[in-house]
Amino acid sequence: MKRIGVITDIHGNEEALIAVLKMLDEYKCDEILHLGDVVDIGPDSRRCLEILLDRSDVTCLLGNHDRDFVLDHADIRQNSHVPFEHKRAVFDSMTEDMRRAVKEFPLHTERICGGRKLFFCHYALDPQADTWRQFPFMPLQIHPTAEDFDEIFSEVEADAVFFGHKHEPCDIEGRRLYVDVGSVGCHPEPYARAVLIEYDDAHWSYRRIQTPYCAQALRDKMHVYPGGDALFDYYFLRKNAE
Ligand SMILES: [Mn+2]
Repeated sequence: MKRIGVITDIHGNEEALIAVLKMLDEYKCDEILHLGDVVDIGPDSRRCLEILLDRSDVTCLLGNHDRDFVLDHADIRQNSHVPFEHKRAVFDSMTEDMRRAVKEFPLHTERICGGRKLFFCHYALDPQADTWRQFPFMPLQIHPTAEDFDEIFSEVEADAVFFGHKHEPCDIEGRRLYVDVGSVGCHPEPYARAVLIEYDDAHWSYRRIQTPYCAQALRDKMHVYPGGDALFDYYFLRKNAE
């Protein structure tokens, strides 16, 4: 039996990242996939990037906030409530070596598990877009249905698609299975979340796992960070907003 730990949208939340990696290590995962958005929102983007880049068993995919970092787009407003001052501080805290490393993050990857093809990405990709010139992701579906996902993922040939971006988990059966993994820690509950895929040559399955982390430590750090209180309230406290 092999295991893949899938996480996404860590968004600079070091406490949640350390907790989720400890949990995945206890499950003895063969590899870990991070489906994008290592940076922004939380106070420890640089540390999160260092931790993930340091591990040979982690593959990082590109998220829209990671792309903003590569392009130094601090003032971008698209699909984001993150203020300019925050992004500027985050991007200035990181090195050119980190920017070069993030620029190499792929937009998608796939694995064959139990004879099925599993596809992983930050979100549905716009087939027309050139990653570094145009926004490469399809518009976010706020209340997605199976038909919505069938449409935006229509170019994907796979039995299941795993993605993030919206931060809220969902599992929807359309023409294939759609699994929004849900942000590790950028959500209102003090739990670090992951999806665990288990497979052998003939079968595969997945389940959601979680572990508590110290959200108070996160809140204390956010308080002294540029725009941190507003970001904490919007991204970590809001319930059922939009
Ligand atoms: Mn995103």
